[in-house]
Amino acid sequence: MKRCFAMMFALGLAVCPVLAQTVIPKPVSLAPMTTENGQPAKPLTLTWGQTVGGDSRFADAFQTLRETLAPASGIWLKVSEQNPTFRFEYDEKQPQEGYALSVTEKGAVIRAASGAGAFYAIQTLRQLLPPAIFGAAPVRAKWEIPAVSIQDAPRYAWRGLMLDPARNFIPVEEIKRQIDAMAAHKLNVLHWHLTDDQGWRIEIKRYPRLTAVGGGRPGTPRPFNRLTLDGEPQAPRFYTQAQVREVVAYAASRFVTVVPEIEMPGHAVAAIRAYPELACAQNPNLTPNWGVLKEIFCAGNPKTYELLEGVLDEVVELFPSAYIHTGGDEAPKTRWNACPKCKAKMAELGCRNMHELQTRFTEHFARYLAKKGRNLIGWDEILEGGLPKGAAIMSWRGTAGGITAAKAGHKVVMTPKPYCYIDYKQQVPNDPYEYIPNNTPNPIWKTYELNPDAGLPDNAKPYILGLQGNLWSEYIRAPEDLQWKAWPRACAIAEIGWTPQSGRAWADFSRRLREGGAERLRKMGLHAAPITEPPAKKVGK
Ligand code: TNX
Repeated sequence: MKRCFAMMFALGLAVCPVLAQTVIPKPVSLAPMTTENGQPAKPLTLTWGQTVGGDSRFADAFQTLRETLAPASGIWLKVSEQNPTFRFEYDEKQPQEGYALSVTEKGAVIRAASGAGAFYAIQTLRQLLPPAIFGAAPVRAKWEIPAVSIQDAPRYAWRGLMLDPARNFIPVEEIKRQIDAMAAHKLNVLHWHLTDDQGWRIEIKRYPRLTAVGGGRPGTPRPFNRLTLDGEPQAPRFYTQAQVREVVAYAASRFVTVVPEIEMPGHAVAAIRAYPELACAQNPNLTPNWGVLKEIFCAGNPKTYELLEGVLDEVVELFPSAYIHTGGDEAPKTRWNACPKCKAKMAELGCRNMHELQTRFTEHFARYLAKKGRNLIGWDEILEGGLPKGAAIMSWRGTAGGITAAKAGHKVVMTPKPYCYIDYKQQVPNDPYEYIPNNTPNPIWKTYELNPDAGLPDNAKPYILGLQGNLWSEYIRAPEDLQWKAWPRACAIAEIGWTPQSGRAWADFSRRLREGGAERLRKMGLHAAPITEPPAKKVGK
């Protein structure tokens, strides 16, 4: 105890129990409640007979809180208007997605102006309890919530995770598990990479061959850099439209928006296998190797536009997201340069080169989506031929593309690969899983170093929507492998997206992970990787 106080003194903190709090992402402000004579106030203990209630606009939150606490504690709160133990109040002064939470021995009061704010207050309450609360079956524990006062709201509106079922399929059940884990960490965008060279994973009623042919493949390239297939043909695997709706609704009830990605004009070999007439070349090479393939959609063939518009028609019906991702990365112009149709299109549009043609191609779909009330977002290559009008940028090759776009008044999501590529190695000792060879590792402490605003003038900062971790799946063939690579690195992404830059420090984040976060992930059933520390810095450096 003495040491504890000495340490608190050294850290300038007021009360011991707060040292133990392990909430991730760290709230904007969290203060311990004290009694009138300055003593730490007693915690709230969860027991049978307690109640939840308050403003009926938060009826969904009452239910969420009940369902959050019951599995591990065995305690079902009753809904009651009479002085409820957990009270939700409408407070229009609370920021978008923000909340205020105060806990005393007698009960908890949550103030929010939105369902999202109330939901995030519940996630914080859950993390203030012992990690065992994340378990799926009843256990005995001391269910105490420390007496605290919290005011909280996110730094960014887009706090994302990208999953890639195109390279290796991810079953719906695993997608839902990831949504649960995201929501628990206040991540709110699932970017679903539904199409790529190795697989088309979303049912499109008008073009059934996309999944019937493009959902399967003749084999998988292994190992990574050898351009040969493993000789094991895969039968089609894809999400039916009913499953897509189910996932979108599941995510929505956890305040996660699902943003679909339909890749164009590159990374489209699966679609071209289904409809070879959409390639520029007569005899396209349709081997689904990893990396950057030459075969891309022909930009001079009206059928390309017809098919992609038809696909987007169905996509916007399935996904209510404000943004629709249309890829745009790694689209080599080899085929376009040699294609009479593409050359004619380039001349018709007055483009000076094929990069400009890609910009016009992107603008076509940005206009198409705008007519349906949606915004296009694409990878940073889409700005190589000039920024496409109306497009938002996802900056992956670094932050430079994002900075250029933000300065020009385009919305940007930062996903720079030196921090946000969570498919890269993580420097965990004896890591049993495979990674793309030769990539510079992205251990969790490196991910945590990203500041999405860095290098931006103040007037461009508001254009940064947020950030996202990208989990590409060339090497991910089982849920445990996916979980290991995603977590705990996604905790770092969550904290960067939520907590003010000035409130973040690696040592404190790492402590919260070790003292609570890691155990919570385990209790959620995730096979998370261990935490790694940066190499010790020499004193004086
Ligand atoms: C680059 S990031 C890609 C993906 C790969 C990834 C592997 C991006 C927009 N394109 O197609 O899967 O690298 O890290």
